[in-house]
Amino acid sequence: KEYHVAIVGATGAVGQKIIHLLEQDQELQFYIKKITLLSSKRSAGKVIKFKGKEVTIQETTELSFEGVDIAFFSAGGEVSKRFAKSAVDGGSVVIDNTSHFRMSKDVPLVVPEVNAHKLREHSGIISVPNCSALQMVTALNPIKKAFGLERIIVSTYQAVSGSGMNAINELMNQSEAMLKGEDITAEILPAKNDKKHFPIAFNVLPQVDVFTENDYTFEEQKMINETKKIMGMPDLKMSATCVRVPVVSSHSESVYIEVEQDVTVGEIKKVLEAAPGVVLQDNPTQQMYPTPLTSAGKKETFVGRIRKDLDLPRGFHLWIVSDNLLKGAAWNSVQIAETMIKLDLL
Ligand code: A2P
Ligand code: 11C
Repeated sequence: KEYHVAIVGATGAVGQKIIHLLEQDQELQFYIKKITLLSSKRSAGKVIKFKGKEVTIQETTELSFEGVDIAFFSAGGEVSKRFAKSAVDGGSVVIDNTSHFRMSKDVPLVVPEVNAHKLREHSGIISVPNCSALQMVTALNPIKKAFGLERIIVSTYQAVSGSGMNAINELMNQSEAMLKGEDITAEILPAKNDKKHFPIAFNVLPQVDVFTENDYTFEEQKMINETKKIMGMPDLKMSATCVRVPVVSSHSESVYIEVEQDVTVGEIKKVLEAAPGVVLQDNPTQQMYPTPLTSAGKKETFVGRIRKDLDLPRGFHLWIVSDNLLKGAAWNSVQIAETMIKLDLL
């Protein structure tokens, strides 16, 4: 079968990666007969080449989804709120990268390596988790399955691309201005919708997204809620601190876990070596560990620096890095589409 695919947010940081994956990936498991590229009014009329053919970007409306089999949404929660239902009513399956539907009971929140079976319960919309939660559960779920998991404490080092194209430009422009000794302006980070903005160039900001009532940020709260939902562990003990760093691509995470069984670092490494979508890069004698630069552009989740806690016998520390726009968004979305086609769920 051949599929008509639509991308809402085709000009955005994630949309561009989805287009690239659909166009370039030699291993893509399905054939695209038509692609519809959607944006806001601002970019409508622009032309993008897809597989050698020119495709004109159109403004997203309720009528954009006629005949569309798969609609990828990455244009922010408000846009998903406004148009996802029209897409589903028109017969599309929506794969949504925003946080809008993630915690709804009837919406599967899926990382194919972890809970592909949840796709069978879909009623038109499937949510892609927040990138920070996504890469973490990809690495931790195999450990949970093998040894049980009691607690997670995570600190993130998040790339600016998580905040979109404008944030990438902000980091670039501020860096250039700093090096030239010019004044710098901050308009986007740490959070577009917040009152104040601070420079990200040569800086680190302990705020990703806006604050919630309990003084955790939305990003932290999303990581916690989504991790529990994906792993099916409502009682998991978990806390998070999310931090923005001046990196363009790939989120890094320092993760502390407590497992249920007595286990060695070697046993954890063995499990990760065999885990789908995970690459172990852990050899201190060779200074081998994942970094954002070495992980950017790759689809896997990389894990290194695995150590036993010095005090707690079932405590371990890990360093987890993955490209936030690929596994964290675009690649996980395309994987969901492939899995649904394989399971005959479209
Ligand atoms: P546009 O190019 O027209 O602004 P990013 O995450 O990199 O900031 O990108 C956001 C994406 O969402 C862009 O493709 C942007 O299109 C799209 N977008 C923003 N607002 C809307 C809207 N109201 N309707 C449809 N797409 C939107
Ligand atoms: C960031 N993780 O790095 C965010 C971006 O819930 O989909 C993704 C926000 C989300 O800013």
